[in-house]
Amino acid sequence: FAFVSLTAVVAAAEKKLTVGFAQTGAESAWRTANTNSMKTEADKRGINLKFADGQGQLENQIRAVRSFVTQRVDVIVIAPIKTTGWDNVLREAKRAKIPVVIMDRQIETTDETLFHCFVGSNFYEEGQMAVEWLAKNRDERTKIVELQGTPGSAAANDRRKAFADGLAKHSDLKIIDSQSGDFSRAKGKEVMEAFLKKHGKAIEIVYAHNDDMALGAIQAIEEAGLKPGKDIIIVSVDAIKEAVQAVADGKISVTVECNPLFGPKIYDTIDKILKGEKVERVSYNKDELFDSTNAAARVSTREY
Ligand code: GYE
Repeated sequence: FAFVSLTAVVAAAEKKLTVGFAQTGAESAWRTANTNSMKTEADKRGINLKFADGQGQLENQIRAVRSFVTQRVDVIVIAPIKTTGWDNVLREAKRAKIPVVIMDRQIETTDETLFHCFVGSNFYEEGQMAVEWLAKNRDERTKIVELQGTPGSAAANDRRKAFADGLAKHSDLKIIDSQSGDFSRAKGKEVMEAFLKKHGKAIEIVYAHNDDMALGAIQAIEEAGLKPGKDIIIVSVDAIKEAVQAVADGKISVTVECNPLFGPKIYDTIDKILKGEKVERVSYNKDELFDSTNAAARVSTREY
């Protein structure tokens, strides 16, 4: 009997923290880095991470969260593909008393008590940094095409809105076309090919909501016999290593950083929540910007 109870005691002491993480998918290099950060940090801390890949479909993510509730995980982390559609499943989590951390992309909800807090980047600020850089550093060029991220995602919504708000102060700058490339390289290339076919040399500037689409656009521009960075200015977001290299090479003019490596911050936040400590309702990561003034010196130190 003594043996049995000792085993039970040891098992209880060793009960690992279980976190359910509903990731959007694997649409970009940013996303892969973010997933890696969440997984390696969980391993380091001995956390049992249940990882669900939404494969870009909101229904998959909602189903995953529902199953985390049924499995009674300790905490649920969601990187929401879209801003809306979350209320019902979040109510289920609340009823089961499972705290929810929204990460990376914000949501819109009618009931702010349905999640504990948000950790991620300020996408509106990123869009502002992009448009302000453009307004300051451009030459006489004014005609912009926009490659939008996933429709309905906070990242696309806010980067789009901030850029448009900024353009309103510079009436000569104009978006002549705008379409979603779904944050992926292949779709970014496809959309850019269509833009080039439709507008030809009228395109002077590309604003891509992420680097993968910018890198896809570069392929399309080069295949059309044009020089990215010279014939067409490219402005982008994320600052993945490959894009910072493209800035150093003169193909991308600027990429605004969006840091995906915040697994440690997520688990620190979870620790505090479980200890009953107060956490910030909205906590933004710090982001910077890479252009010709700093890209070459910094590219080797980029971690993603
Ligand atoms: O910019 C993009 C990714 O939500 C910040 O999603 C994220 C965005 C990121 O696929 O590359």
